[in-house]
Amino acid sequence: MMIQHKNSISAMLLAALLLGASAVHAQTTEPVNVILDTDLASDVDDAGALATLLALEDLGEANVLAVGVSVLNEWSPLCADAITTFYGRPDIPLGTAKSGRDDGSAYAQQIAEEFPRSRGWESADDAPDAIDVYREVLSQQPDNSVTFITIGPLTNAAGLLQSDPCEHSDLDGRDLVEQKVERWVCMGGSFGFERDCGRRGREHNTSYDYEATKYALTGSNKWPTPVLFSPFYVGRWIKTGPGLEDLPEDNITRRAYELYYSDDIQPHPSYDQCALHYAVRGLDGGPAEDYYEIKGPGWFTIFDEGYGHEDEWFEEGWNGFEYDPDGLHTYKKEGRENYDEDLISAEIEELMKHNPEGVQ
Ligand SMILES: [Ca+2]
Repeated sequence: MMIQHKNSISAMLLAALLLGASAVHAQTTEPVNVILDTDLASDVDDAGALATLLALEDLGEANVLAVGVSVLNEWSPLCADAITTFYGRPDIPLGTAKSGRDDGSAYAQQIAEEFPRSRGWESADDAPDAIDVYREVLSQQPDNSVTFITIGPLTNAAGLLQSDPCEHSDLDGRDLVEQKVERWVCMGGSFGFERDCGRRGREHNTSYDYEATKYALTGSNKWPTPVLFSPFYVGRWIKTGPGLEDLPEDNITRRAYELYYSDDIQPHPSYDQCALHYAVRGLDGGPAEDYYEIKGPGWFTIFDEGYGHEDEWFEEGWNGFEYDPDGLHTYKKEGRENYDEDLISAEIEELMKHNPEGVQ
């Protein structure tokens, strides 16, 4: 316990130093314009990531253009409404996927029912299609200015690429993305680090809606601007959550984590926060730039044949990576000199605990 306590204090000091460094960064660079696409349902790290993004916006480091839900859970859009309302941003355009699956949620319904909401929606059916929301928001942005971040399945990313011209833009989805989106940061993929799998791996977000993944990342009409992958095995060891118990009991992010655990909050993998944190603080010379090593360029690749073992066989969902100097895809991995799991965990958890003025 003594050692843990000491580590926690040094982590807090490191986080304070980093927050200071980030404040300097925020003063000298423009905020990152973000569209966040999230499966705010099955895992609770999406709730942590949304809180992190709203904190980064409050600190002047991000500008949240829109948030979309990428699964069909009937409570997730209402949960997103409650979270953005809690953090004082009831005006953020919100949308939701109109196709896909619902795998349930340990927290979305309770959060939607326990906390005030602003959009007047009685069910997910009342929420607009995320594709329409993204098209409208993108059409209003300067060219090459948007960072698109996905922390769930690629259903909406593929849907955006496939979208037709509309009242907001004469461009089809792919041309609109090419004109407006500077890059896509994708929490997903696995790039050959799994035992016995050679240079292939299988990850939830890029295998969940496999047709969407194939379309968005490998087809002839694939995403036309750079894609940076934040693989699951990076965020897996960046643990956050227990520090939320320092906050008031009616803090919405604390509540989401408590509902997920049904008891004391356990150190939880920060897959989604890790991708988002790097997208905002790690690109363009940000203070987190050196936390990771960037591999590539090349291309995300897929395997159509099944793979696995006697006890566990998956027909589809496998991906790899092919190096190519002309490729648009890169992925980050741990391992540079400045990579420190405790330090990154502390920095992210401080952001999850951050509240705008006037919020508990
Ligand atoms: Ca997620």
